[in-house]
Amino acid sequence: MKTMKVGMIGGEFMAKAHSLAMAAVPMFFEDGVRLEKHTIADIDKDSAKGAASKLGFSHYTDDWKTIINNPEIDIVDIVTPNHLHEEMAIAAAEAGKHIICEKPLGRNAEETARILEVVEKAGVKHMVAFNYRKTPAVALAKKYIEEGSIGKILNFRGTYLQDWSADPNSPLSWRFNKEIAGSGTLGDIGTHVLDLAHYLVSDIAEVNAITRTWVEERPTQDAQTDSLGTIKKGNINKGKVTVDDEVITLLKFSNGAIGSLEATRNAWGRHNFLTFEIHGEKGSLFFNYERRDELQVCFSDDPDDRRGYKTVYTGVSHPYGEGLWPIPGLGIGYSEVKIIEMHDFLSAIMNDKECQPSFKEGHRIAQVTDAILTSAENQQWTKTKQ
Ligand code: NAI
Ligand code: SOE
Repeated sequence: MKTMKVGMIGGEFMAKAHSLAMAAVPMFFEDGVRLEKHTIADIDKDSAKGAASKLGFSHYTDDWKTIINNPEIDIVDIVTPNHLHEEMAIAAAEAGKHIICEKPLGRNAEETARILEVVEKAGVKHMVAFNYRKTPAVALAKKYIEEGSIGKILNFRGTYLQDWSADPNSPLSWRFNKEIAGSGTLGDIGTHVLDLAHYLVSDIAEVNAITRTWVEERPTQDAQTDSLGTIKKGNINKGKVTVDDEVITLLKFSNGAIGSLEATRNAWGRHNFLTFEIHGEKGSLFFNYERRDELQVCFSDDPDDRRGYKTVYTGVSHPYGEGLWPIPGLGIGYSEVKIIEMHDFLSAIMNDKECQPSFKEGHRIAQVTDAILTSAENQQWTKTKQ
């Protein structure tokens, strides 16, 4: 059994999800490797110390370069806000570390192109954390498509609807700042759906989009805090929102299929409503992350009087089922999805395979998001640049 040492940069929301996955992955999957949580970096010593103690790292630092410069560290896990990904990923690759980086890979395709060039030159493994494709029901949808069960794909309809910032009094998270986030709802959650579209259907060739910013100012937060909108104790002082709250775009795929994406964080009643429906010549598939154990399938060759959507409940016989729980009804959660993601990352390292999705997909999705923003600005169909 090999041991690999991990340095994590960032100590909050995604740090918790990734640390949990690192601890749990050997309990679910046999990858021939154990991860040692070596060092965690955060913005100051107190935050880093607190994160190390809570998440199980032996060392902490307020200087992320300590991780890069430590030759003992094999893997760098980047879970900081988006504007920091480029510098951190490039430094990690140049130091020969394997990298898992949260999405979006960068704020735009210029950044992601630079990252991709360096990781490819360095020959390290790289994964971008578009985790929703790791949901067993989504992997099952991929299997149906690859087996030809729904035939040629005609249409993909994806949504990602949330309401954590629907209240104008929910605070000004870094996610509302273009300098930090790159874009708003589009980069934050729209990219997850674009990744699913790219994975399940094909590359996206052209887009025609509308974006809107519904809440132009929000209460600022105290230094060092970043609460997502459900906590409403922001200041009276308000700061400007400089990104999109909502995006709607038409999609033309390079294989001839057409489709759409709607993403918003202003949809009261929708919390993590990530859905897709795919229509093919021989059937349809429907998935809703809020019911993530289920994939709905409908086949044209069922008899007329029996045809309709049926629900396949994922379990041991489905993708990743061998490692998960022995009874379907026990359920898949966000943690399981992150455990599967970590398993795929480690398995790619141990078997010297390309990670799926890698920074290549991270870069391609950034090219698509850039095209969506350009299309919204110019109000016209826009090709996604390769
Ligand atoms: P967060 O705001 O909860 O945590 C960010 C952490 O980075 C904080 O601990 C902060 O102090 C730290 N940090 C900031 N600057 C730093 C620096 N210079 N050095 C070291 N640490 C620094 O953010 P969250 O929600 O964890 O997001 C992080 C990334 O994960 C983002 O790219 C976001 O888009 C992505 N994300 C992905 C999710 C998914 O489902 N795949 C879910 C939530 C976030
Ligand atoms: C907030 O919109 C957020 O945490 C995103 O940043 C994640 O990528 C998404 O998975 C859940 O919602």
